[in-house]
Amino acid sequence: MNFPPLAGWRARQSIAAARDVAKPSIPKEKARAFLAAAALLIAPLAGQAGQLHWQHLSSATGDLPVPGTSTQQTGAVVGDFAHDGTNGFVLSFRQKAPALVWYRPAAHGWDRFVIESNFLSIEAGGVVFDVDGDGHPDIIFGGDWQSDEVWWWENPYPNFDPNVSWKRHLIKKGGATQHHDQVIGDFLGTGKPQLAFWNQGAKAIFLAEIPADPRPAESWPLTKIFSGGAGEAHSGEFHYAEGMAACDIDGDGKVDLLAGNLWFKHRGGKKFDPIQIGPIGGRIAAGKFKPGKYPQVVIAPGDGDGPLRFYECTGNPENSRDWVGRNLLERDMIHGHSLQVADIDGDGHLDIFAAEMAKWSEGRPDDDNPKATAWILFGDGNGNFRETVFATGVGFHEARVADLNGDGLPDILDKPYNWKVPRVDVWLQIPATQNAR
Ligand SMILES: [Ca+2]
Ligand SMILES: [Ca+2]
Ligand SMILES: [Ca+2]
Ligand SMILES: [Ca+2]
Repeated sequence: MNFPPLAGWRARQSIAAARDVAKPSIPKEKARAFLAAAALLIAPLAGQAGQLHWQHLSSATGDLPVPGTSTQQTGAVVGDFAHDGTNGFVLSFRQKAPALVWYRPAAHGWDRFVIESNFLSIEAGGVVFDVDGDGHPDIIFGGDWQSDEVWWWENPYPNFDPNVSWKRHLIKKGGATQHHDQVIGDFLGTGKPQLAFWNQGAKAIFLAEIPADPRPAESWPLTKIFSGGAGEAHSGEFHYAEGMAACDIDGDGKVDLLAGNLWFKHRGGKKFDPIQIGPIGGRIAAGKFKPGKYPQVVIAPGDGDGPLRFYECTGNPENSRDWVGRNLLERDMIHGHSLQVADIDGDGHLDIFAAEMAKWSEGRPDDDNPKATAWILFGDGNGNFRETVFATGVGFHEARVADLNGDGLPDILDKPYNWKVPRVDVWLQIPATQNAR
């Protein structure tokens, strides 16, 4: 195996080169076996200098099954649905059936299973959670502007059939349409997590409590906990608030809801106070990027243009003025619809993956943003970042950072929205060698 030597490579070059060099050197059918063997034989370099190497796999080159026939790929979520210790992933669609497909890990790569064979207009977002408490993760997604429904799909473990849909259950039906983003957390502090979801048609956030027996339930009890603006873009064709995350923002030991440009302080009962973190909302994530009592918050512009912002609390997290932000990139992101926080290089410090869409318009044949860029910002554990370019000219939408081949190293999943669709891409992180040859 001829991996590029580590020494002397700048991250920017090594990532680009790894995409070109590593791929032809590893036949795809041997890639997984090789990577598993490499993980055993070669001690990882523990992310030294963050110079990572990637093996790029794509349905465009036959490495993965083609997702389907829909040319509007909306969501991507990751989970160990088969309970075998290796994550698979589920992609959602609108415009054409099937509405959900599952990429199940297999010896040769992935097998494609249909989870929802029907047509549904599924919106971006989605969350993986064991709704019925049987030990196997289930899937939640909401409908887009054409739908007033939110659903969950029951994991049929161990009875998987590539052509048999999972049982679909209703969480919400009626009211306003569009449900772009959900998150699970025990925001009420009851000991049993709830589902929070945006309902853009109502300009509102709802909290849905999971019924004691969710399988026969035909809806979940809903409480509107917020309505109003949340830093949505005021120009362009997208005018809705979006983005959700869960993190204990004020360090009181209770998980808090984040959405748009806000975090929500639980005041007891079902009452929450929104607290503004910054002016612009979008994709939102939080984590401990530096020592201290409070986590920091990262916001990308989502379905709009704007800066990638890093916010830290300089005083009281319930005081908007105490949240101080700075731009992480030298330019605005253009439809920065992918934002992930994870320790990508394994050095113990959180990193940021942020990426742009290359295309979103349906009415033009060429790309809206042909120089779409994906970045990895490597954190140093003190709130500073080293910026690297992961890819350019690739359309990212709802990308996820997760270990997708079971070797413990985070990988990257991308399902473009309508760029070169139908298509799905995976970048597997190649273990670094201490003795680069
Ligand atoms: Ca389950
Ligand atoms: Ca809290
Ligand atoms: Ca790191
Ligand atoms: Ca991996």
